[in-house]
Amino acid sequence: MSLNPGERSSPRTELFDFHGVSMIHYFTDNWENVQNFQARPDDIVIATYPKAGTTWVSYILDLLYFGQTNSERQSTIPIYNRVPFLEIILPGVPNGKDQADNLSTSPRLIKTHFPVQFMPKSFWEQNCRIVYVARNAKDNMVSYFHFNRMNAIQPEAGDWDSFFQNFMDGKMVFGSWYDHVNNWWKKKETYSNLHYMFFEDMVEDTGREIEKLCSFLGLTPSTEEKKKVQSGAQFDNMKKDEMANYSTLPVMDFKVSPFMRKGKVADWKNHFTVAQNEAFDEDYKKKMKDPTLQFRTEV
Ligand code: PPS
Repeated sequence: MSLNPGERSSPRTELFDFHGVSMIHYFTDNWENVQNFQARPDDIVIATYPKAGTTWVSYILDLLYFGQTNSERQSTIPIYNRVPFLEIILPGVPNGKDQADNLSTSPRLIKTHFPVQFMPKSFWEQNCRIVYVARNAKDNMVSYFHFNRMNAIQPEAGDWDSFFQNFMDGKMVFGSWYDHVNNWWKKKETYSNLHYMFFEDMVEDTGREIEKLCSFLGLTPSTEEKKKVQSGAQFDNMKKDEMANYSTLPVMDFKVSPFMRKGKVADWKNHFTVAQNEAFDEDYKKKMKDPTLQFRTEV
């Protein structure tokens, strides 16, 4: 297929069932190689359901580790090359697994949207640090809807009503939001090198969340360094930064919707009808039984 949205000759991708999870082939075609990925003990994984704040946290970690020593890195290398997307394989560009293999940094920062059961076993064996970012389902759904509208490698978004239903049914790339956030949450019980954080907390107090990240990672930046990271990672700054805003990726059509769209909590209120909200809440109660996992839909 063409990677240029102006030449969309091929149809959009279709979802299929892959080991019980809805996927598209761009994230499964390299499965064997990805499963055999050799992690290093100091690798850091940023794991998320799509649209939960991956880029934001990737950007923060990249600044924390490399912002002081190598500012050219931030101004010349797109975030998707600084923090490769492990499972992606697209025609004509290096796949994520090879990119990760070839990273010269230490630590290596690696992005994945895999549900926990798809993680290559080497990450567990090497006891790698994993940062999981979760976002409330309503805003996550809205963000995902606009992403599918603008990204030529994703399935068609369809209209809002059908997307809404498909999200609740788990018919999304990388499967059910409900399974994803719950199963990663459960993993914390048996795997301690996992820092589970929330998009809403980041919006509420980015500085506090950076502190928590540093403590998890064993980093001790100066107050000045932390301030620099916090201001660099503000939405408006990232939105105008071509190395962070994905404007250099031709598969994304910013005329339809920008990647850095709103960056807010509670935008769902501009999309959900009253009836949809009621139906959603009813269904949510049935699926989200663990009282220890709580999301905020406003801050
Ligand atoms: S992806 O494609 O899965 O990697 O997308 P991801 O980066 O996980 O999520 C994109 C959403 O995160 C918002 N975002 C931010 N919000 C606030 N502050 C900062 N700095 C920031 N950076 C990214 C981005 O705008 C997307 O959310 P929506 O709601 O669509 O705006």
